[in-house]
Amino acid sequence: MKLIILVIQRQDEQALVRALTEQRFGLTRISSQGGFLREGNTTLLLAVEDHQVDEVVNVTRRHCHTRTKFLAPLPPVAESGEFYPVTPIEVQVGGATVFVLDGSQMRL
Ligand code: 2BA
Repeated sequence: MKLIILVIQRQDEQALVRALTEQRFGLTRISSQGGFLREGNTTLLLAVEDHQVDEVVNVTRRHCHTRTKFLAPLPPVAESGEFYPVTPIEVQVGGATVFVLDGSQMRL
C-alpha cells in the first residue's frame, strides 16, 4: 500500500477530486499554503494499492495545469524574517507536486 500526497493548485481541486472520487479513490483534502508564494493551495492524501499509483498520477496529470505566478515585491508592511524580492519574480507552479510513500491503512 502507498500513501500519495498531492499538492495542487486550488483552481484544479474540484476537477481532480471529482475525477478521483468517480474512480472510487478515497481521499482527504487539506487546505494548505505554499511556503514560497504563501498562496493557498490544496493537499490531497490518498492511500492506494501499489498498482493504483500510476492511475492516480495519470488522472492528476490530466487535471492539474502549470500556471505562471509572480512573487510580488516588498509590500508596505512586511513581516520581519519574510523574504520579499525587490522586483516581481516569475515562477511556474504545478501541475502538481507528488509524493509517494510506503504506507499501511487501518480502520479502527
Ligand atoms: P510554493 O512553495 O508556494 O511554490 C510555488 C512555486 O514557486 C513552485 O512551484 C516553484 O516553481 C517556485 N519555488 C518554490 N520554492 C522556491 C524557491 N525557494 N526559489 C525559487 N522558486 C521557488 P512548484 O514546484 O510546482 O510547487 C508548488 C507547491 O508545491 C509549492 O508552493 C509547495 O506548496 C509544494 N511543494 C513543492 N515542492 C515541495 C517540496 N519539496 N516539499 C513540500 N512541498 C512542496
